[in-house]
Amino acid sequence: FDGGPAIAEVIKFVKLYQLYSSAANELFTKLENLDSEFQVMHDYNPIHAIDSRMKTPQSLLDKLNRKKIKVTAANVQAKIYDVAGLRVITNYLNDIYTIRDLLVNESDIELIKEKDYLKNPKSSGYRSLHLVLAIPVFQSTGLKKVPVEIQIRTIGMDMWASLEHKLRYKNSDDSITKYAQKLEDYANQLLAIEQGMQVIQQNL
Ligand code: 0O2
Repeated sequence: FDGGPAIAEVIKFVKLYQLYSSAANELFTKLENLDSEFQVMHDYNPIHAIDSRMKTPQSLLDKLNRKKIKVTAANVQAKIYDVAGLRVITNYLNDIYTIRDLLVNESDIELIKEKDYLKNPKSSGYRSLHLVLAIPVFQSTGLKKVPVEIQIRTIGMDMWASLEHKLRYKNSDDSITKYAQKLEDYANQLLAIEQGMQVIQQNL
């Protein structure tokens, strides 16, 4: 049936989400394989947990509006890199770069973009390493390279980010602003604890 241009655009979005979801699955499997190899082959595993999510349509719309980008599937494909997102939670600070190097050195993965919020934390106190990787996906029409965003951070950084995200999401800008300094202080305290734990681990 002829649904017109609007339906045609919706179909493009559905196809895009299918492709990005396949890319997230590919990367998730790579990480799961690394995780199980570390468990069997090494006496230490840097990976604490792995999580995967597809950006919700609402969050995608908000981002397009924030960046003043017209809502089309073509624009999403060209300009939005976090439709498919993975998060790796590591045990220690150094593990973040171990995981980064393992992924970036994989021959079929290409690094598109890197933002190091460990070296340059956000003013909120947020710390995390963000990578955008091009992941090859096999489709009936051939191989496609699809961007997937991966956030790599420690248990402490993840604890802070999930709670702070919920606090900010559930409360108005004004009411959360008065706690901004406290939240940044807590992020710094968690970092100090994780640096201390890392020293103990290295000395054992
Ligand atoms: P979601 O999908 O609900 O997690 P870019 O993607 O690079 O074009 P953007 O969006 O400004 O531009 O990228 P940025 O700030 O590097 O990364 C955005 C994501 O990082 C956010 O996703 C959060 O997951 C996380 N993040 C960034 N800053 C903070 C912060 O201060 N606190 C917390 N808790 N998380 C942060 P979204 O946008 O929430 O979408």
